Amino acid sequence: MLETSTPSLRQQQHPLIRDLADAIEGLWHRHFDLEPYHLPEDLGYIEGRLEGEKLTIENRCYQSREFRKMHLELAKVGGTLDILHCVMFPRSTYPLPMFGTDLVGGRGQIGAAIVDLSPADGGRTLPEAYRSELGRVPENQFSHPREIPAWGTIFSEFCLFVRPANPEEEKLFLKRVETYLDLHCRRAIAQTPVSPEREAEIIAAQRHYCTQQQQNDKTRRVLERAFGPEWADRYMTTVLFDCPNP
Ligand code: BLA
Repeated sequence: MLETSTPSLRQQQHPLIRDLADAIEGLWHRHFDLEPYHLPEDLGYIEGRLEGEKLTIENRCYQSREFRKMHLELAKVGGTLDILHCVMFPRSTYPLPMFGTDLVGGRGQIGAAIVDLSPADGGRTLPEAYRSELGRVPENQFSHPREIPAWGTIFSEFCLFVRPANPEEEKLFLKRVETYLDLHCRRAIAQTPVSPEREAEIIAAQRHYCTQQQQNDKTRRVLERAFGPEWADRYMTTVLFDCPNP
């Protein structure tokens, strides 16, 4: 049996984070036969202190036929920082992109909202089926687009990175994530596994994705200030962006 009760942290977070977390889990349950994925050494629920404020991390993690790990994380730093982090890692026999989304907000305002389906099958671009479907998604105008950092070379041309300026833009962002995720779930279900020769390519591409994400100093700094550099590094390399082994 899977744990399906709504955790308390969700109720305390920015409404966009709460709604996005519900939407992600809803789509996962609708599309897949989910099995639990066990995180290392009880890193499921964590509490630390960051400059006198409590840092709470709540993880939900599943797997399916198509995905080695489907990770949804909610984090809260006192009253100052609300975070949603989600990554879906395809199994090494599935030539699928990496779905990733991150919301970072504080004091009632989401400052960073990013979503992407990033190429991770050895090619530089997304599979044609994804490109044609994503190309038909209407491009909403967001008033505050943000610049992708230097390590973000892994993201596709469909990556959306903004600061949603008002509740309308928050809704548009939520809709966009749902569109990307629904498309991805449908494609994943229809995907047939590749031959073992192609697995090495897929593993290498996923490792590259993780290595780049591990260079996000903003994430690292939050974790380091609450738990110290060693813990932060272990968390980033084993929970957030663990590289698949050949
Ligand atoms: C930005 N991520 C950030 C920021 C913080 C975190 C504090 C800066 C916010 C801002 O610039 O406004 C913190 N994010 C966290 C923490 C966790 C987290 C502590 O997930 C987890 C415990 N990050 C991801 C994924 C993507 C991602 C999956 O985890 C993309 C698919 C992207 N986050 C991302 C990007 C930035 C960011 C691109 C902006 C970095 C920058 O501008 O330098």
